[in-house]
Amino acid sequence: MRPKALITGITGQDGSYLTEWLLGRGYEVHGVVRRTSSLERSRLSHLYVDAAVYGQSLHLHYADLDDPTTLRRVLLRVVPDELYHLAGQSHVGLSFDIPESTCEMTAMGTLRLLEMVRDLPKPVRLFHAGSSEMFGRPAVSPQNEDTPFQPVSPYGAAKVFATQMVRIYREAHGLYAVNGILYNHESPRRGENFVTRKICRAAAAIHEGRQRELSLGDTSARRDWGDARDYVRGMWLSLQQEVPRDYIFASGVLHSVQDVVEIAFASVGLKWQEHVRQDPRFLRPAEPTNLVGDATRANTLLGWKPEIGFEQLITEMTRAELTQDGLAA
Ligand code: F7E
Repeated sequence: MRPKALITGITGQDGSYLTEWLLGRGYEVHGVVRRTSSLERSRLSHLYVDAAVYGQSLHLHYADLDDPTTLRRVLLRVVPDELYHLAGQSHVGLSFDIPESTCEMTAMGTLRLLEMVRDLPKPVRLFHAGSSEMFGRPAVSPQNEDTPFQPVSPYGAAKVFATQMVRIYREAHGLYAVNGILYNHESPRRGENFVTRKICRAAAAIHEGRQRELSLGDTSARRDWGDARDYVRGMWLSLQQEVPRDYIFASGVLHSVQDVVEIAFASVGLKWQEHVRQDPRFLRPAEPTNLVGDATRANTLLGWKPEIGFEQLITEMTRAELTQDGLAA
């Protein structure tokens, strides 16, 4: 019997790459999609239209984190071996504008899922996507799995709640449950309102004469950026271990938004100074600092290390925009 995985957030960047990774390993993959998700243009459309895949090894189910009855029904029908919980409102800036729905989805949604998992007749291995944003303004750099959380955004606080609940359910109820503490990870499939994709898209559009300028918030902000394809491999590896633990997934290197701008614009032969301007609308009420991860545990126990470097990633993301089809890469 081939292993079965269920993914919440399957239509997102990570969900789509994880689906491909699991299908490549012979899994039967099931995904939870929201009623509003448009499958036509989703990151899964290349699989959705493939009759040899969709309905055979890939199955999608309508449900939502705020619809526990339906979600429970899906869990009971699918009976997965592994459950990857990736869904949630993931834009940090937006979480200042819509804190209640962010917490409802990310914090309470995870708790609801844990309650369902606890009641399942057959145990399932659960992966929860935590975030470096939970560290906020940490006292130590780089951060590891023992660094205390000090979130500075509603999104970060919601992720702290969810992550701690996963730990509580693991310890109190004996669930096989893992938190991946994921630092920023990007790809040509990244959502368009995250800064790397926004910059790469704009550089390509300006190069092709479709856009004139790019407005950004704080370009001095620094992040630990990796490649989403490396991170989904880490998610899978973390569920293949005998003992469930939390893992940091990070590149260990800090870059600024300005670095992204310079690489992206240079890769299409443009002078960024002629096109980039600051717009206070994109500044956030609070910014985390020094978010850089120490992935020693993942490296030692899982043999995980990132394979795709920052410059290669930003260059690839910019080139993918020139083809007018970010999903092709
Ligand atoms: O911002 C600055 C912005 O929105 C990165 C999510 O996946 O990673 C992601 O959250 C930085 C911030 O990602 C613009 O202020 C400047 O300092 O790409 P971002 P994020 O907020 O770090 C973590 C780990 C997650 O868990 C999240 O789900 O770039 N920045 N100018 C800008 N950011 C945006 N979006 N747009 C700008 O114009």
